[in-house]
This record gives sequence, C-alpha cells and structure tokens, in this order.
Amino acid sequence: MAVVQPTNRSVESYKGLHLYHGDISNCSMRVRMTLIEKGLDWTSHHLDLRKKENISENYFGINPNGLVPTLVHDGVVHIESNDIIDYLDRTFPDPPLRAPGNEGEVLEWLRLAGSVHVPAIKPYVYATMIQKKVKKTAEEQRKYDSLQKNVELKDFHSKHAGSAAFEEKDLVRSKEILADCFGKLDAALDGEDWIMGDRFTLADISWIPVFFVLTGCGYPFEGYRNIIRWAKSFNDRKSYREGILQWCPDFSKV
Ligand SMILES: N[C@@H](CCC(=O)N[C@@H](CS)C(=O)NCC(=O)O)C(=O)O
Repeated sequence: MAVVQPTNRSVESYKGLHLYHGDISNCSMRVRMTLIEKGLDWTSHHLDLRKKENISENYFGINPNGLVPTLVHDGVVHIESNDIIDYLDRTFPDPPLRAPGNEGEVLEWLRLAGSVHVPAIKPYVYATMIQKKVKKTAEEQRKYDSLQKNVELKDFHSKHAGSAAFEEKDLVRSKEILADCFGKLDAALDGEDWIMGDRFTLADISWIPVFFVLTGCGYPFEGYRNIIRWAKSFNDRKSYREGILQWCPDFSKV
C-alpha cells in the first residue's frame, strides 16, 4: 500500500474521501471508476495537466512525484492508482471487485498495468498525442526540475523538454511491451465476459482506461477481437460513462 507522509500538511485535516485527479489521466480514470462502482461519495480536486496545475509546491507536498491521482482518506495520503483501487476495495468491500479464490491473479493484472506505465503507456501517449499539448515553457521546466526528485520521471520528462522529442527506440520498445500486454489480455478474455471470467473486477478497471486512452491515440486494436468485444460490454457501464466519458468524452480530442 503506497501511503505517504505529506509535507503539505493541510490535507491531514480532510475528512472522508478526497481525490486529486486529472480529466485526461488514465490513472485517475481507474480510481474514479472504482469510487463509482462502490457508490462512494468523494470530493473532487481536479488538476488540469494541460495547464500544469500538478507542477506546484503545494501539490508536490501532497504527492512527492507530482502525479495524479492522489487519494486522501480521512487525512491519510495514498498514491499509485493501482494501490489506491486495491485499498478502496479492501476498505469498502461492498460490492466486491475481486475474484473469490483468485485474488492473486487480479492483483497481478494491477501490477502489470502499473509496471508498464512508464516504459510503455506514457511514451506511447506522449509521443503520439500529448507531448505537444503539455510542452513546458523554460520557466515551467525549471520549476519541474527543481520539484521533481524521482529520477525515472525526470528522465522521462527530459525526453520531450524544449526541442527534445522521443526517440524512435523509445516508441519501438513501448509498442513491443504493449503488444505483449494486449496479447495476454486478449487471451484472458477469450470466451469470457470480463478478464476474470463472469465477474467484473479491479482487473477490468485497471485496463479499461488504458484501452480508452490508447484508442484515442490511434493504437491498432483491430486484431484483438476479444478486447473489442470486451470494450462493447463496458460501454454502457455507469462507472465507464461517469468515471471516464463524463470527464473526457474523446481522448483523441484532448
Ligand atoms: N504510477 C502512477 C502513475 C501516475 C501518472 O503517471 N499520472 C499521470 C497521468 S496518468 C500524470 O500525473 N502525469 C503528469 C506528469 O507526468 O507530470 C499511478 O499509477 O498513479
């Protein structure tokens, strides 16, 4: 569980569930979906990533990586979206979003989504769509460099700073990792409604936002017939409509 001690202590007095999140952020989408699946009340603290609202001393004092989402629950700060949805399901178990007897496999899907975020999902999204929209001015870059202590994230952001652009090898690597993930996902969905069979779980919630965002970036899903069928079945789900579409109707237009 990723609990952090905030240096911005103002959040310690928060009561209930407070979510710092971004409309276009796939990691925020999975937390919004989980809150909606559970029918929980939550207070929204929206940060516009296009306006770099996450790059502030105040926010780095809450989330030391300056990333969204951050959940504050009764003053305790939780980061890492896949840990947050697991925490929410354990803390508010009704309705359950795990698979009885197969919890390990659900958590493995969450771990996979988390582990490919920086090497695969982020480079694909930035290189194909986002990098132009979130380009930092020299001043913003200086501020980011002074606030960001995480070396992996500093390195990632330096790849599209100033006139820099992602190298072809970053994108090739990202496509290899994604092809491997979607091969696994398509196989898991073969003959099944959901990733874990007939039960909608955190595994679906972890991967639906990835599918949504990459579709907006033009990722070629045509060959994955089980993924395409799965996407049709979550299309009418309340948590998908209110947790994703209501905030970001079409990722290709962000
Ligand atoms: N591992 C983190 C990743 C969070 C993350 O990268 N969030 C993105 C949006 S999906 C973000 O805040 N981007 C802004 C930035 O990189 O400055 C999680 O799962 O919560």
